Amino acid sequence: MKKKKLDTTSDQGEFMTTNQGLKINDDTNSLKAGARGPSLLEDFILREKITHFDHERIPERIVHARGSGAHGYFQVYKSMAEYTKAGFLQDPSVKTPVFVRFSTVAGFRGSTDLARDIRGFSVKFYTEEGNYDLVGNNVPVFFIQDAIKFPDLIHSVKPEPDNEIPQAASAHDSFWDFISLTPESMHTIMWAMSDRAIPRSLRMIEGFGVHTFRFINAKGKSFFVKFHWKPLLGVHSVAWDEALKISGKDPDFHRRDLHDAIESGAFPEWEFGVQIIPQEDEHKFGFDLLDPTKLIPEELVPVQRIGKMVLDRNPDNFFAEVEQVAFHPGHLVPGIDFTNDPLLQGRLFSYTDTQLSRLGSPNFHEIPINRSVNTVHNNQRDGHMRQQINVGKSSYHPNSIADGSPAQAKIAEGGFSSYEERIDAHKVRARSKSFMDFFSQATLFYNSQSEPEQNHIADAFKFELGKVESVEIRQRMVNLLTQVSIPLANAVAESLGLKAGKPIEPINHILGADANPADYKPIKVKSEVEKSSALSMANASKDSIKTRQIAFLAADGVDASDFGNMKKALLAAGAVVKVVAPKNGTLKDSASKEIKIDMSFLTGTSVVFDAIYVPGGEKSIKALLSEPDAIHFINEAYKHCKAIAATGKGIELINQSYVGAKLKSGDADAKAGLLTDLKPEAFIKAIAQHRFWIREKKDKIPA
Ligand code: HDD
Repeated sequence: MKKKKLDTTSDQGEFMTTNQGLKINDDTNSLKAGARGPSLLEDFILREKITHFDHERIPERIVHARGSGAHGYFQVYKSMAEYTKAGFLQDPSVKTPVFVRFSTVAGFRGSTDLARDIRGFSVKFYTEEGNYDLVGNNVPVFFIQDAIKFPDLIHSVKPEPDNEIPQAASAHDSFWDFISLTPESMHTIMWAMSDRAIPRSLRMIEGFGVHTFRFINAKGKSFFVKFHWKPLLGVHSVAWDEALKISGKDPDFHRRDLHDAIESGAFPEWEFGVQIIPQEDEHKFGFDLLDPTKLIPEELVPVQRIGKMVLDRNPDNFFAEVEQVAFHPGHLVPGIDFTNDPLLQGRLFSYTDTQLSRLGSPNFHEIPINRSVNTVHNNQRDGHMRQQINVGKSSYHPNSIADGSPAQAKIAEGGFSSYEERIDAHKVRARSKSFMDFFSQATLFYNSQSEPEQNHIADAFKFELGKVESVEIRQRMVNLLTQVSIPLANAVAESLGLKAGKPIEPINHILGADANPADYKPIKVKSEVEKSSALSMANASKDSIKTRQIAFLAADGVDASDFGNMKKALLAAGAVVKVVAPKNGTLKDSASKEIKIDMSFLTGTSVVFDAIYVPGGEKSIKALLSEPDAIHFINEAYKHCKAIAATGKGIELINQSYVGAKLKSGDADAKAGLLTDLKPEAFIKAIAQHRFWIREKKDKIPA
């Protein structure tokens, strides 16, 4: 592979200079008329420094402003030549460099990572045939069916324009006003209200291209294709209460987690999946392949895992790389093409346009992170901040003075040609009637969830609509929910002090002024599958504790063998162990060995951990028992359904918390994931389960 290593500058051991290379003698004092006099306009060093500073910020992204990125590579498992001629999908020995940016949608650049939101999942493949961008999300469907509604959707979810409240949250009137009048959003809303919207880690999210795209092989034959990213660590989420607390305790939780994992050598990995649909099957399904509010259940078209992406390098400079990277669904390579999905079609305009205002110049492709690995040759010239120095007299085609260079490439030479789709239609401003099924896949999604997941969805609606002030909007939403699931609608209505009623006539709000609603009756399609196991995170792989964060609660006198044995076993299984103690510094175990403390109860918190262990040791437990924060740590970890283990005297700490009653209760569900006097293997198995949601069914714990 041509390695995508960007040129970097190190200031180590160098003299300080101005931007013109002049060595600076005094960077601490401005030039003045006398030591106590006014500063002089002549001070070009002061002016240059302040001017640059004044212009340091660029507009943040209209959406997806908050993000984190990493470098890596992609490798295909076997040649996909049967379906596509895309060069990077041919040869398993080729590693294609990638840069990935994950993001939340609604929040500003400095907003919390744990907002309830869709996550962006953008991949730039630096292929030998040019950059290919797959600009997707962590849910497979979208809120709207036509790009013309995108500004409305985003205006509704962003902070309200009069007072700019709330930040990075959909729980407010304008969002639910729009949604309650936009029934096509219901499928994606179910995903957004599910735990998918509060991931445990960016390394544990799925990715989807959302739209149906095309593969085209060397013979010109086309196939429809849906793209997937499947994380090898499984898909996992946190609890909503936990998300709220993480947002305060560590708003950079996801960014830190991604960065630290890569720094520690635990490289995040995803398998690249495709659902391939032969051209002839375009109309085989109960939904339209061009409708971005629909997914193709994996039971109907299995996902073939065709390659792997590994993220193995953190950016050197956040602004230069993560902030300046410019994605665009229209950055294609031969062998991949669009479909007529009207959401995708509108995106093809929006992304270049936004880069122009955000990065300020049509030369944004010359910023190192955006440069293709093959050299660029065309007749585009000049513009703000042009970097390339084109030689010669010709900047036009056709020409003779440069022998016709740069030349057009034949298809056989790698020249791109669009798929020759036959179109025979009237020019109309309309929605396809095949898009009029708004609820069947929302129901499919809901029905495919485990019981705890369904409860979380109901809780999310209760929270979000509870924050809505307009009773009318709340009522309209509850009524709309009856189309997805009556029990869900009733549960949400009950919490809001309402009764679910008849939904609005959904059609009226999505038609032009002159359209006849009678022509656009909603269709209710019977889903080809009743449940789809891939839609539930309960079925995620649970066989590894790699990179899981385990808190050891300890103080002076902690039992040396409990501590040492458990730590050794967890580290061997790939977990990360952190010692949380009443104060910072070091502690001495029962064998007088010094142990580094990672966090005190002041800076540490249960919500940033996956599991808790309390080793024995009389003195240590005595100290922890007099520490209310230690008791709270246990209660909170229990509330968030995490594995908790204690050995020897450590059990006393559990007994003194609310969890003690659960331990003694003999109720298997309440005790799930609580382990006392155990072998490390049992704890490892419990941590791998991620969460014991079953505990939520029992009486709640105050924490
Ligand atoms: Fe978009 C950014 C994903 C619909 C207009 N979008 C953006 C990013 C992601 C997506 C992941 C962040 C890229 C980055 O990390 O820099 N967007 C999607 C998906 C969509 C979608 C999966 C539907 C399936 N987007 C969509 C529509 C429009 C836009 C319909 C406009 C008509 N999106 C933009 C944008 C952004 C953007 C305004 C803001 C920053 C940027 O492009 O570079 O152009």
